[in-house]
Amino acid sequence: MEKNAKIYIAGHRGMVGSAIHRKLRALGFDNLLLRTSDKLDLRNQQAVADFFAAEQPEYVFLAAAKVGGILANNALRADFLYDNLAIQNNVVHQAYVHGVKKLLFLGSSCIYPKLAPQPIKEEYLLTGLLEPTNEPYAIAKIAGIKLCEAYHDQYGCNFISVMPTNLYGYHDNYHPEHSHVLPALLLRLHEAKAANQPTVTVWGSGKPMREFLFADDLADACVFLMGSYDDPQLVNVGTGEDLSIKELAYLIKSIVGYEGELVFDPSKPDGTPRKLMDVSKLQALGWHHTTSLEMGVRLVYEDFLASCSGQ
Ligand code: GFB
Repeated sequence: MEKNAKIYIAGHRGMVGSAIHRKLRALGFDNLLLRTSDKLDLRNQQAVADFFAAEQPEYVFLAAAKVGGILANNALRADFLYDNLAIQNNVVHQAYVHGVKKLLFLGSSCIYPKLAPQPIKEEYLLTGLLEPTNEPYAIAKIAGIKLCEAYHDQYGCNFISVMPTNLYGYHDNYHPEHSHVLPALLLRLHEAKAANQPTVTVWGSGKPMREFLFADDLADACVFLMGSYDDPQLVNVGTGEDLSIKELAYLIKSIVGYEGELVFDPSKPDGTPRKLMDVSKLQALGWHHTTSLEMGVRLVYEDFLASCSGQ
């Protein structure tokens, strides 16, 4: 991408989009096209068509999506399917209509079969049944991957798909029910420490294994792939390392400095037992993550404390 290229970041206020925004600004890209959802509803076909016709972006990072943790995915099944299909259909199609030079579509590790062999290679897509709690979201993201592939095959569009593992970072969602595990536990343990609560509840058995990537590392990988990867076959992005939810809970407990006990609640779903990405394809291309989980959680907690105290 040329430094003055017109680059549209769809979803620039979200955790991933804001990290891509920071990364591009830091690299000196200054012709960035941004729209908040109240100015441009990406589910609205005509609004997206009018926006592309007026602005003619050259590159698109498609980081806009309806996302959430295991309960949100399960409870808001229609919204997760409809909103994500609508957003990606509109943006990908208009990128084709208006001759966008390159588009990067962001998916998720939940596109892979629930019981995929570990670590998960890109070619395991569509080889088995999905995790039921997030099937609607996964189906939408699989459709997005196939849409990018199809526009490449039929029209020669340079549309690529990137599959990040579980993410955390700045501007995460701290909703008590709908957030992902890492921000949920950070908030719960922080509040329990402040209130001197003797116990904190962690959902599920604590046994599921998860891999976590700092969103700023993902943004770095996205900019790297935008500059160097032109194949419609998807690419996993992760660290290649995972830990149990129990280990994660104890790590956050120590960073927050909470001294009470953790109690596991088996009435809440565990979800997929393990989803560790095989990142050998990305590493062979020359990219590696730089932020360890402990460092990333410390950075996020510092940011959380700063925003709590209004700094
Ligand atoms: O982060 P999470 O909601 O995402 O849950 P998934 C991960 C694991 O942490 C599950 C457990 O086993 C949860 O039961 N967990 C423990 C908690 N305490 C909590 C808590 O307080 N909140 C939450 N949310 N979980 C999502 C998918 O699955 O991952 C999405 O539903 C997407 O589609 C996303 O792919 C990355 O990894 O289970």
